[in-house]
Amino acid sequence: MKNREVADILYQMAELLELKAENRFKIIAFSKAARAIEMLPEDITTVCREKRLQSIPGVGKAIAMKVEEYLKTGRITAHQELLAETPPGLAELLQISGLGPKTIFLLHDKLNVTNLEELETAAREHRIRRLPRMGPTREANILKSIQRYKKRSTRILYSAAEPVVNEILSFLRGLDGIEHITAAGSFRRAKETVGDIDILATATRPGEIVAAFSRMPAVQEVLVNGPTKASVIVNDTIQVDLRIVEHRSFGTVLQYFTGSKEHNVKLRQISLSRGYSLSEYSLTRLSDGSDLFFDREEDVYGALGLPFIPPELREDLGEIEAAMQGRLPRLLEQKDVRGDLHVHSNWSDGKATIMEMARAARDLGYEYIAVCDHSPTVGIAGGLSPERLEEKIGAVASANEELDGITVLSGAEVDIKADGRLDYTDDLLARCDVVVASVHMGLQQSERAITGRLISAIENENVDIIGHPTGRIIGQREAYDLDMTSVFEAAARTGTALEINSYPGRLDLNDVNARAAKEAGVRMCINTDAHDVEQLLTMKYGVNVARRSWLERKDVLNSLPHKELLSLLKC
Ligand code: DGT
Ligand code: CA
Ligand code: CA
Ligand code: ZN
Repeated sequence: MKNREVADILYQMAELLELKAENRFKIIAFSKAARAIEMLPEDITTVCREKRLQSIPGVGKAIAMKVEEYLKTGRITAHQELLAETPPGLAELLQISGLGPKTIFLLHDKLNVTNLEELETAAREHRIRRLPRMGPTREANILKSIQRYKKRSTRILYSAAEPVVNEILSFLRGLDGIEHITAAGSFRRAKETVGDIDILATATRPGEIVAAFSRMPAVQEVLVNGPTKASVIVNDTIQVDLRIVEHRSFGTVLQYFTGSKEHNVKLRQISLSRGYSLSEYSLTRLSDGSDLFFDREEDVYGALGLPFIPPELREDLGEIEAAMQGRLPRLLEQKDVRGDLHVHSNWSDGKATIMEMARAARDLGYEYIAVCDHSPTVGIAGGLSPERLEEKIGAVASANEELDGITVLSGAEVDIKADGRLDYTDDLLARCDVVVASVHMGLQQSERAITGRLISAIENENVDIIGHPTGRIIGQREAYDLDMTSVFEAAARTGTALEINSYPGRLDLNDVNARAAKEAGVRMCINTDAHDVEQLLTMKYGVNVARRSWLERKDVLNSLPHKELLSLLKC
């Protein structure tokens, strides 16, 4: 459906018009039409084909013609003209908090500001304070917002948001009058990165809670401060939104603010088709306008005839259809994980001994752990020579004699060299219980070359798992070029598992790829790649990815009991 695209381009036209201080009514007309199309429960293309565009509330003749033009040609002439008339740096200023189109127009009109740099100079030279309705305080605030905008890393890692969420939730739980409280938004959906943190609560005296929230010691800046809602900045760049809502609406509000937007749009369409209009406050029966309130989220889904949909699935990627047909997956849970098949010890670049890693794993309730140190080519990581690996296999055997309640598997993380060969001989690899093969060097090779390297490793009769299969590092390094379909086909054919590396900056494979892998019949393995005892705890981030990938217990190698695992490992 093109509804979203059409709405977005109309929203953008409204903003561009506003930057030009165009006629108010025209601006409102565009944003109203955009909103109506965003909410439209049917496909805009169909509506257009059947010449019913003007029956959409807020869509008149002029906008209908533009929508039709977009659907036919993929562009709107008037939009292109607006873009051409707007200095390219001006639209960016809309992203600076506290700067609306009106102010930007004023700055452009009076000070000839056309981009971020010119805005900053104008503020530093105190030219902004002299403008009508501005003054020194606004000028200083604009400077602060510019600094923050420049520093902002657009999205933060889930693992960086997590301690902030925990700290704020425990702070708020300690206040008098708090009832329900929970994180919503992308954090609740466990996305690998989070734009801002959304927190919802119910409370007897909302004003006091919001005020206490805005005054938390960690707060560096207050962006919005209302009677039931506040937005603040902590840790320099992290925005946290708190909303206090009515108790009777908590279920619908939580559903709404958990998102995703796409999931919500689809759910509203389903509601309409069942005779309801769903909003963040209530479910309204269309026949008589009566409101149904839900303080529990599962009851919202229930009223629509749906089972509870786990937040991790709410991306409009088939979960609503699956829910309607009763075929939602029974998602993997952290407690299903029975071991970690890729950790390092101080035999290579890890910090802890084999015994320390094993005991820590046992404390986590694991049945097994595979200590997979690096191979010689990865010299900087203290890769083990063949002789040292043989010694280590002996050390693992003695560790097992000493240990109760957990089995240490001897393993290797063998480098897949630039020419596709492995860094140990097959004979030596055959003596390891678990072999993880990964690419560490030659990441710039062509798609054909890297795909070939991975496939030859996958086809090796000793390789059990491909480690961090795409090499991406979130926000730092793109995945190398890889023909995923061929990799999945080879992994499925040979029974080689692909890793979900839990290291918070890797999460590789990601949710999209891991789901495609599962659908191609590949088994996944969630590993921490821990280099010390604490890092064993990062398993939960990999479990998040697995859940977002629709994985069930049976899809995950290291949720199998020890015996079944051994029967699946190549040897
Ligand atoms: P983020 O913060 O970019 O990682 O992503 P979210 O999903 O947390 O998005 P955010 O913080 O903008 O809004 C939280 C939720 O509120 C979002 O997932 C769905 C809901 N929401 C926000 N704006 C809209 C909207 O315009 N339409 C709909 N249907 N839902 C919205
Ligand atoms: Ca958010
Ligand atoms: Ca938000
Ligand atoms: Zn490793």
